[in-house]
Amino acid sequence: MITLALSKGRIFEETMPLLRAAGISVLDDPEKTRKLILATNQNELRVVLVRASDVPTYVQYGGADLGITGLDTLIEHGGDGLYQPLDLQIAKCRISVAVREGFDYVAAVRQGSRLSVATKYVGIAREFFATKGVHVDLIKLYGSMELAPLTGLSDAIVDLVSTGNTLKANQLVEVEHIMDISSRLVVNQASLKLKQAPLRRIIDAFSGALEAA
Ligand code: PRT
Ligand code: MG
Repeated sequence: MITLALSKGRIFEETMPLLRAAGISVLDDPEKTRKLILATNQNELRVVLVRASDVPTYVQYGGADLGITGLDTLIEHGGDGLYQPLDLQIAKCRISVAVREGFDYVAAVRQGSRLSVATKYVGIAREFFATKGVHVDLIKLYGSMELAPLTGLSDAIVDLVSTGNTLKANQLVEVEHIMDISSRLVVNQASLKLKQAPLRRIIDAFSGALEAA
């Protein structure tokens, strides 16, 4: 049996066309069922539904043989024990620094002020500001980062941006583009040795679906 870890929402939805192109269909709708283990039309393949941020952990420790995770989550996790064969080019966005409209970020950086930065992406933020030579106090949050500058919790946030509508709706502006993000296929390294043939088939199927897209 091969176990594929996916998170509900955009990653699940954007993975479905790739699976379909590979002749794989998931037999339940994750938005309708309470099941966490979903069968597919392939006897050898099942899907497990986990939190987006838990996908790399499931795959690292063999709770799943492979999974699909955003590069943001993968970088924060560190990638230990994970083979990363494919950029699936789905769930694309960017990771950016944003501040409240009217906050002079450029001047704050120029003056060497200490910036407080709220984020779920502490590793990415630390690395980015260290490279830039900006002193920051990082505040770890688990969601709704946009609220932090509005309430005075922080000067800035590091968060994912796609259309930019969420920033706009909260009077925030993007001041730095840190990196582009897309979702990656990750594979447990031990599984790749022990279940080489079926895993190769699935990796090749994803890769074929990508070429056809
Ligand atoms: O459950 P958990 O909290 O662990 O994860 P999650 O809620 O982050 O999961 P999910 O499904 O929302 O995101 C999974 C992955 O999708 C992320 O890790 C990214 O790689 C990718 N992705 C792509 C995005 C977005 N686009 C995105 N726009 N993830 C989140 N957003 C959010 C963003 O955080 C912000 O709040 O959407 C808002 C901005 O969108 P715009 O279009 O208004 O700019
Ligand atoms: Mg989310």
